[in-house]
Amino acid sequence: PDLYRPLTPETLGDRLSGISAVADRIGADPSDWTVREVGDGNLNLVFIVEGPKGTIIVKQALPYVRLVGDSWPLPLYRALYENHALVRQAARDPDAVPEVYHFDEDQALIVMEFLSPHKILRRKLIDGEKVAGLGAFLGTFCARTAFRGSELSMKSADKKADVSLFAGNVEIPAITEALVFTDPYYAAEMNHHTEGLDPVVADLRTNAELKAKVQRFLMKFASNTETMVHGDLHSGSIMSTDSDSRVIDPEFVQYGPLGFDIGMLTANFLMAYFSQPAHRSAETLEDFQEWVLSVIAETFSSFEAEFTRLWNTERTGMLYPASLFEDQGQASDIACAGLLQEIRNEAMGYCGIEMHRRTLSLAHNADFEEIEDKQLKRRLETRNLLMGADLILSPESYGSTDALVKLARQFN
Ligand code: SR1
Ligand code: MG
Repeated sequence: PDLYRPLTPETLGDRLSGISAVADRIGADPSDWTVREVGDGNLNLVFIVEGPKGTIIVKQALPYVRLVGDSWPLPLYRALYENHALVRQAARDPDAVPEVYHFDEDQALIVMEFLSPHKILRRKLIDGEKVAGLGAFLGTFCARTAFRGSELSMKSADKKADVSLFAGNVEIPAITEALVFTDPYYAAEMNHHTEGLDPVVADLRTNAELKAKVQRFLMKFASNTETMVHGDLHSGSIMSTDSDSRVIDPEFVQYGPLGFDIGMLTANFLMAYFSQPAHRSAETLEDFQEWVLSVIAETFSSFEAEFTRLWNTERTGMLYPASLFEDQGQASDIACAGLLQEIRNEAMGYCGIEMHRRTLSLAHNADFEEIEDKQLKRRLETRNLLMGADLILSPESYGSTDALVKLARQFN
């Protein structure tokens, strides 16, 4: 194999010259290319490479967690799974993810479409920029990837082979199992939280019922292989213009529960909602917060509409076969509605857990981290933590948009 080397702007030209998929997009001569490293995520190198014919993104895995350093090694093979995920997502929801132009397994490197003028959605939410059609796009993406990656759609043998393929990606789920589901609930070494939150944190960490529920959600996350999940669907994994959005960065892909992605996503909209008082003036605050809540509502209604449409038109897997359900009309509808309610309930649990980990564990988010006034930050994070606890303790109480939105308004 070609020995792995982390790229630099200086070495990237040599590495990618002669690759026709690259030359076709940006031109063949590396001396005409401009290379910038722009990665600001927790794990990888990301380069924007501009040539006379166009621009591409080059993403390369590092053999350690970038956020922490080489004291935390991380296998390069994760890039292989990210590539597999991008290919599957593109097939299941065309145009929802960047196109892959080239994959180099030895170099853990993916060359893909440069999205422009898209910006990271988290930045747009902090800056108060609305995105038309956002909830419809995300709800549809979650429904298509959930449904088409499951045995509702896939042949059982294909699904089992895929579960077995992705089971090789052990270190990445282990990060989520620790940072998301475990660390927030005890004094883990890498945890940190805002000064003054100690009493709220102590309440959460001594709440046996809450911790028992979280452990149950962890068990489902780790052992329930219903569908291929994105695995890290937050507002930093979405790029948008004012009217177009794409999902990026599926390196936390694994087989997991049907409600995982939409639950994590909802948490990130709720954190955008709760952090707004620090980012908006009084004149625009309410309007923008209400828009964020409307995106959550639109995400769920689009998810349910698309999932139901696929249920009625694409049920080609072994589950709920037409032979048992089609001639019974009503039975099919009951089964679909029941499954959607289960997905929604479990999504609320994952949502609450994600709200906790982004304020208590290692990897926080800019929505709160960019708040300079520490008193205000503590107040807003407290709302987020308390609502998260309610969702975990009683997810079935928030299985409707009205109930969820009402709860968010109560804590605001
Ligand atoms: C050590 S990685 C920390 C976080 O970054 C990724 O974006 C995931 O959210 C992960 O939990
Ligand atoms: Mg990421």
